[in-house]
Amino acid sequence: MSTKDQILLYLKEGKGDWISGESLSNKITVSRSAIWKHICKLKEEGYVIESSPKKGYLLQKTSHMVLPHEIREGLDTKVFGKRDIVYFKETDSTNTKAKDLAVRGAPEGTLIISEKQTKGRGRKGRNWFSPSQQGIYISLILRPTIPPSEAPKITLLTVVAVAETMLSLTQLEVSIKWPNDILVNGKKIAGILTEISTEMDAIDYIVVGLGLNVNTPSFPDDIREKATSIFIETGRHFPRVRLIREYLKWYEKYYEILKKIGFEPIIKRWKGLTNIIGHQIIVEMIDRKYMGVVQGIDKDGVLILKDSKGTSHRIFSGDVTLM
Ligand code: BT5
Repeated sequence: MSTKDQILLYLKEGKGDWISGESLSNKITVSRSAIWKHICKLKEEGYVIESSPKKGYLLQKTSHMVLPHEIREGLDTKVFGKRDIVYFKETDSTNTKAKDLAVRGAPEGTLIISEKQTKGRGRKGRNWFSPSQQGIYISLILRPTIPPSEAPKITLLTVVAVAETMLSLTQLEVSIKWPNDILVNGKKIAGILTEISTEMDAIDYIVVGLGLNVNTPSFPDDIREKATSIFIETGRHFPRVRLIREYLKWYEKYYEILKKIGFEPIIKRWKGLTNIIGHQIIVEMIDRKYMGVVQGIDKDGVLILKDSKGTSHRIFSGDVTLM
């Protein structure tokens, strides 16, 4: 454990009591000036630490940033969050960074996380609004042994894991809009970007990016009407670290189910969380557009739509508008 982490541990163990610089320096066997330097770094990381020449140091508030060691604290997963967590204060896009790492061999479970994205991406080159320290912007690297045609399963699994996370930690009523949106009160609170790289007939890696609006107080004009955040819906700020931990827990649970039992239990849960089945929708793809009634999703996570002529269509991905 680094000196800085040791200092933090002692401050946390102090539980609201002052710890003198001398006692810290004795416990960790570094000079008092070194302690001071690390305290400054911890403050930069968002910890609120009071210092007094007589009394020493007091941790008043833990950091509001999504720091890897905070995410790991009390995290009882086996893989997700236990492998490398690559942290940025700012980056272009966590999905882009994840793909770079995956190409260089990063293992399944590697997590990329940023406080802010300057080029946060949605599907089809669209933009994802990613203001600093307000939302969650994370990407997971997966290496599932499923054929590429079954990749839609991963998006569905992710959407279910996000919905479970929100249901267990917030009082909000969430619903799923196929394929990659989580809605609250009809507005988008989270989106998922799944990117896949294949080699021959196998998946080399999948990067699943999650953007979740947590403490975002407002949105730019172009999305104001259709976007929301946990803060807007509840009037309360929510600790992002807790949400990330919960998400990793649910992710691992459903990923294990997929590997050991199969996709069926996930579809079942998905069906309970969506309001799209039986609905008349328009689905727009790059080169086509269909209107019809949603019959459900098939065993691979593909949407089944019946048009007015009674013809069924299998839709892998698209933009859905509820009629
Ligand atoms: C998505 O695309 O919903 C996928 C979003 C994935 C974002 C994560 S953040 C971490 C990781 N790294 C990345 O670079 N991306 C992923 P799509 O279905 O195409 O929706 C994009 C549309 O949602 C935009 O065109 C806007 O209309 C709207 N939008 C943009 N930012 C939003 C936000 N913060 N909240 C709600 N809606 C937003």
